[in-house]
Amino acid sequence: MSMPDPEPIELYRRMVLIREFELRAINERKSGLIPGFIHSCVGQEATAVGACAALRADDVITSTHRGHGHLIAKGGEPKYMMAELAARSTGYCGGKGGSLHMTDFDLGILGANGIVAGGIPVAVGAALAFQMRGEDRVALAFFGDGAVNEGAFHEAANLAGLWKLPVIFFCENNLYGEGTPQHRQAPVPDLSIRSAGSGFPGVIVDGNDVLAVFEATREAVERARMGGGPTFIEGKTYRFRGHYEGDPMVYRSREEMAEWRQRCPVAAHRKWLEESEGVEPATLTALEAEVHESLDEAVAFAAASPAPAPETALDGVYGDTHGGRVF
Ligand SMILES: Cc1ncc(C[n+]2csc(CCOP(=O)(O)OP(=O)(O)O)c2C)c(N)n1
Ligand SMILES: [Mg+2]
Repeated sequence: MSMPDPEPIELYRRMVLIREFELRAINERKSGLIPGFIHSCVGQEATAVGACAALRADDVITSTHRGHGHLIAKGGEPKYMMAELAARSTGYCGGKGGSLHMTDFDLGILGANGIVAGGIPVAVGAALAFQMRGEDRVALAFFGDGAVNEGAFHEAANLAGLWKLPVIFFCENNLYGEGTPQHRQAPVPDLSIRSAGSGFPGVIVDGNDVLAVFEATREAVERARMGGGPTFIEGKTYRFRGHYEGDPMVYRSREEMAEWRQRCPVAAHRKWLEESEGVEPATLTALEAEVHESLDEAVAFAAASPAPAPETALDGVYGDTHGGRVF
């Protein structure tokens, strides 16, 4: 059965939640609550939300170092995420994993991943399991343009194509891998053509248009569920902030950044809701206020939570406590 259209306002709420979560996390890093790196997905909210809206609750995703948006879009709970970023025992990994390892098996979130392309074979493995068990579930791997140049991508794509596995390869092409622009890391501007060598289709979508991302993913998911095999979806997008917080960004121009800011996916969807759906601006402002409030609570929850106890240092290292929150 085809995935029903998502509520357009719900898509907006999720994008605002991701945007504001990221901005709050960045602030709390400055305030000292959050140690370590943050690779924010500000500017890339539509790929996460549009793609996950086309998935069922029992479908699974794998994510990347830029994964907060993917987790929220798949149902991740901001307060457990904030607590994890703050290295508190109430976080998704008990405060010991941080940004790059958040996982919630119950929600089908098989993990963020610090290894570029590392999540792709994991998604293909999950898809193989679904096929072997005769389940009509699908797996979707999020990854960046840089990951497409990794062997892990090609090896996983080859087997997925050969065995017609129910997996979606979702590339968020934000034009840079760290500070290296697209044209200096790959000989082709459209990475979706890489799927041809593994015998499955590749499509390009405006990654800043949440409805377009949803439609493209819905089509790919339907095909996968019916045994039609994988699809490579390339969402053309842009990260508004640095590769990591603190990145001096000397590798790109102010003009380029300003141009992409004009194409903000959150503002674009808000405009569409107002102009095409007749949603009152006051409704959207109220929704934004609710999101802010929920994030106040998430930060307070994180700040009030204790650090993990030293005697729990080895919990979750071995297979006995895997699978989401470990407390
Ligand atoms: C296998 C591996 N190589 C290198 C790195 C260092 N590294 C972290 S993020 C990154 C860039 C990834 O670019 P892309 O896949 O386009 O994702 P984006 O950061 O643009 O979202 C690199 C090279 C790593 N984490 N893993
Ligand atoms: Mg990139």
